[in-house]
Amino acid sequence: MFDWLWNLLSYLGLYYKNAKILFLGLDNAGKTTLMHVLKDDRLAQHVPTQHATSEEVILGNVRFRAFDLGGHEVARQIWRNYYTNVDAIVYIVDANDRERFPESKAELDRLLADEQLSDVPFLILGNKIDIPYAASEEELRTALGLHHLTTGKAGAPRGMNARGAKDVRPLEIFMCSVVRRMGYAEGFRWLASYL
Ligand SMILES: Nc1nc2c(ncn2[C@@H]2O[C@H](COP(=O)(O)OP(=O)(O)OP(=O)(O)O)[C@@H](O)[C@H]2O)c(=O)[nH]1
Ligand SMILES: [Mg+2]
Repeated sequence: MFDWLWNLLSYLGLYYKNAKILFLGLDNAGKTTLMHVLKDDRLAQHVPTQHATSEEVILGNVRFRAFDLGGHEVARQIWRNYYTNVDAIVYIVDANDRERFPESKAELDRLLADEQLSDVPFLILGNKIDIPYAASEEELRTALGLHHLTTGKAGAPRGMNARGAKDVRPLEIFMCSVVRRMGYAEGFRWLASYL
């Protein structure tokens, strides 16, 4: 009697890849805003995140559990508690907050140097490009010191995953505006090719 249900579930089980993804970045970067736009297509004002939350989000053929961790200094100390079995990092930067680029770079460098994350793909989102004079992709790439680390926007060749990619960690910058719903979809499509 429940054959159809079984078929549906197994179809879904086969169809979706599951991934654990962390949304990281300084406070005020836009992590929670992005999470809610992805989750239920709702834009809202959020108070600074005090406690980590997680949501299941389906994008394309990836079902991912996204963890939104607070970005203020104290919250950053617990980021590492979430590194186990992580499949990807989405690192969000406020592209309009040039004063904090050095601080954002320092946190990103710490993540990139962490053993536990050594072959985890990184999607860097330069957010808030709806604001006039926000940094360009090139400016952000320079500010974050990523010229020699980005691996190209084409995504993984078919059949190749992050570990198969010649030991080079997939890392790329995509500029976006979460409030205008621009730019991040391309980034997630790129990321999904490595999951
Ligand atoms: N102009 C503009 N503002 C944005 C954009 N995305 C987020 N914001 C604003 O940036 C502020 C911070 O957004 P949050 O999503 O709360 O930031 P967060 O990264 O979760 O911050 P913490 O929880 O403190 O770590 C809010 O006022 C958002 O409305 C964007 O694309 N453009
Ligand atoms: Mg938040």
